[in-house]
Amino acid sequence: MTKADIVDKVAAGTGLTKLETEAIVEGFLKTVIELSPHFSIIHDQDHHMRWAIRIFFRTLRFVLIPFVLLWEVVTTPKGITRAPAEQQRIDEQTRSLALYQFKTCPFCIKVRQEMRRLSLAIERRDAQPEGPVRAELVAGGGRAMVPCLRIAEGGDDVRWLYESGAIIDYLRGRFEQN
Ligand SMILES: N[C@@H](CCC(=O)N[C@@H](CS)C(=O)NCC(=O)O)C(=O)O
Repeated sequence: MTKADIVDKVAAGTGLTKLETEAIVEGFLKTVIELSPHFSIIHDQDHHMRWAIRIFFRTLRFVLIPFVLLWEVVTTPKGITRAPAEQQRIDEQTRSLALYQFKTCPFCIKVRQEMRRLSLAIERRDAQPEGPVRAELVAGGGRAMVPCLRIAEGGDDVRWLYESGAIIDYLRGRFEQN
C-alpha cells in the first residue's frame, strides 16, 4: 500500500478533502518514522512504512470512529409520524429496499439520517468486510462503493442506486409526505 492509497482511503472514509488528508497523513507518517528508530523491532525502511501504516489506521480507528458515531447520535433527526395504517403501507414498500453501507462512512450516515427523518425501516447491509454482502454489491451494482440502495422493482428487476445525493432524492421523491 502506498501513501497515495492511504490518502484515498482516509479521504473517502472521513469526508475530508484530499489536500487536508494529505497534510494529516504526511505529518503522521513523518512523526511515526522519526520515532521508529527508538523501537528495536524496526529493521528497515519497509518495516518503517508498514509499522507506520498499521499504527496510523489503529489510531484513526480508535480516535475518529467514536466521534463519527457520536456525531450520528447527536445529529439524529426526529422521524415523521404517520397514521399506523399509512406507516404499515410504507413498511411494506421499504421491504423491497436494502442499503449497502459502511457503519462509519459519512455519506452512509447522511443517508441513514434521511431514512430516520422519513421513518423508513430499510434493511442495512454492512459491505465493509470482505464477504458475501460486499460480493453481492459488486456483482449486482458493479462497484464496492457505498452507500448503494438496492431497489427490487418487481419480478427479477433490480436497480442499484449509488451516490448519497441520488439516494436521498429517491427516498424523498417516493416517501416524503406532501
Ligand atoms: N460521492 C459518493 C462518495 C461515496 C464514497 O466515497 N464512499 C466511500 C466510503 S465513505 C467508498 O465507498 N469508498 C470505496 C470506493 O470508492 O471504492 C457519495 O456521495 O455517495
